[in-house]
Amino acid sequence: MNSKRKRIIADFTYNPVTAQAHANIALVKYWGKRSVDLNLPAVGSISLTLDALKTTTTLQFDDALENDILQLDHRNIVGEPLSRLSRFLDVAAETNERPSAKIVSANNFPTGAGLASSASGFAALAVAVNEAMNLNLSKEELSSLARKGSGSAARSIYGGFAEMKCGTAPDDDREDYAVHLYNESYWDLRLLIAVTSTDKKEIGSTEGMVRTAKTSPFYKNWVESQDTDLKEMRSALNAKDFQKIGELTEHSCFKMHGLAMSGRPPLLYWNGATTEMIHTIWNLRSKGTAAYVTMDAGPQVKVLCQPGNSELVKQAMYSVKGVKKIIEAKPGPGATIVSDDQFKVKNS
Ligand code: 2P0
Repeated sequence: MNSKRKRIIADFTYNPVTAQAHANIALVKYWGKRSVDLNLPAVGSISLTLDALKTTTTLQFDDALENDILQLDHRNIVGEPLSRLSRFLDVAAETNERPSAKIVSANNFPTGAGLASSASGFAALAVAVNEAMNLNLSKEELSSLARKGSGSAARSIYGGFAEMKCGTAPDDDREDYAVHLYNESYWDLRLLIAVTSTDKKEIGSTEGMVRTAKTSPFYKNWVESQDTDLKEMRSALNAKDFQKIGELTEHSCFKMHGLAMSGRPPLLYWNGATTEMIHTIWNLRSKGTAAYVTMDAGPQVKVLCQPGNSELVKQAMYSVKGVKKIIEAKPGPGATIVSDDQFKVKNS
């Protein structure tokens, strides 16, 4: 990205703007921040955007509104989630003296349960903001803006595979944006998501990351070893080496969860079905089916496999008690504006 900071001059449009973005799964995980205030990651990460997990957001600035309004999944939202979005709009506009906005957002999957709703949510909002404020941001600038809302959102700007880069200074965000690795047609893979709970998690990612950084004796090592994982994943993706990608994906996942568990008090995002699922997939793999697990800050288990094995893997996953449903995802597209003909939101 251009190292010169671009001065953002917002030029507000008052028509409704609708954007869509998809969640992503981190194959090499992000965990830890080098600045909480600026939301700067402590480590880079690599992800795959998922077609099945989608957020659609309509943003409309309106001088007649006294405050920002947020409707999420048909419910009016107040308190911290609304304040977080208001702060994001202030940051994007570089002023809090801006018109108030109405944001209507819907996820086609459970919100706040470890299915990366903040990734698709802030990626969609960044794209909508770019249009509604006429910011004319490049993809990398858009990614950087999305990151200010949520670290993982920076990656959902792109379809297919993306890598989040990360700088070193605690007060400089010029290197903190995702870049595109391969688009969604690069490789046909499947990510099968076992939903084992739709409850909201008790400890959010930000709080979890802060606790881990402060209290885990392994945190320094986590940060220092990330570059090796990123390098190996880049080269495995380039070679389309599925086994290597699967092994690295599991390694990064268990490293992250082991790290979180080693904090004080320990952080354990899993439930019984999560553990049962891990053993089920490992058992399947020992009998010759290439499938690999990964979990984020929640109890859902995501299983990476190739298309030819997805039915067999799904069958095994359904055998685990406590599985509420399985979502099958393929590599998905990047975040875009959708025209009103493609999507009509009830905006009243
Ligand atoms: C990731 N996760 O790389 C990691 C793996 C969860 C586990 O990024 O605080 O919502 O908003 O920057 O992006 C989830 O945390 O965190 C996350 P914030 P975010 O996908």
